Amino acid sequence: MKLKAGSFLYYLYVDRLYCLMSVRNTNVLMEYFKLLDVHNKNTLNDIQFYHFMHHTTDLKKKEILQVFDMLDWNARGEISFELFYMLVCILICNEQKMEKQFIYRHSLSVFELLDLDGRHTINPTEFQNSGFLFNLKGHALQQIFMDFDASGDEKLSYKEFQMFAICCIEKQKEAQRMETRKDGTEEQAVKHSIKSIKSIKSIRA
Ligand SMILES: [Ca+2]
Ligand SMILES: [Ca+2]
Repeated sequence: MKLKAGSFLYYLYVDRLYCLMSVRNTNVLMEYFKLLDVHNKNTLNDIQFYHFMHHTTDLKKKEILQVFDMLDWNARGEISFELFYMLVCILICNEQKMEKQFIYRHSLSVFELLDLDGRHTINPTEFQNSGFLFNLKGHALQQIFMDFDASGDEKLSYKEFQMFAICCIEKQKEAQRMETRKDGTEEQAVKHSIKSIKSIKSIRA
């Protein structure tokens, strides 16, 4: 799930630790929500939600309706600002490659979101069908499921899911360390090139 270019959500930020918006950004989002909520019900129905998601993300119609059902877990046909806020935080985290940090910080909310039938476990179909929310796809998803289903009952309990969340954050930290190392190597390479150019110039002089 990615943001479309030019979306207003590009101007919002989440903090890197808790993956939540500042009060100022939340107020801006609240004003935006009110604009979408043309019936002044403090909620969005499926049509309003569809148009928002279609305008803002790369999701297909089927996926958008699926996200609506995930958020509208009690089948009221509408979603509140709190859930809208959570979805926008996920979208921004995806954009900033912080989706794993979000899963770790909000593991219970994510678990409840993915547990579509509300039976307090996540089965392979639920996991497979909702992975796109966090850009988890295909074979990797299947492997994750098998790795963390410690009890082998083909369901992830919340405890098993928490282990997955912890592993997510470790992987993210490792990726960040690699990125920093890469930046450091590139910086060294640039410094080395500048040094070489300077020495060539001094030889020529
Ligand atoms: Ca379930
Ligand atoms: Ca299990």
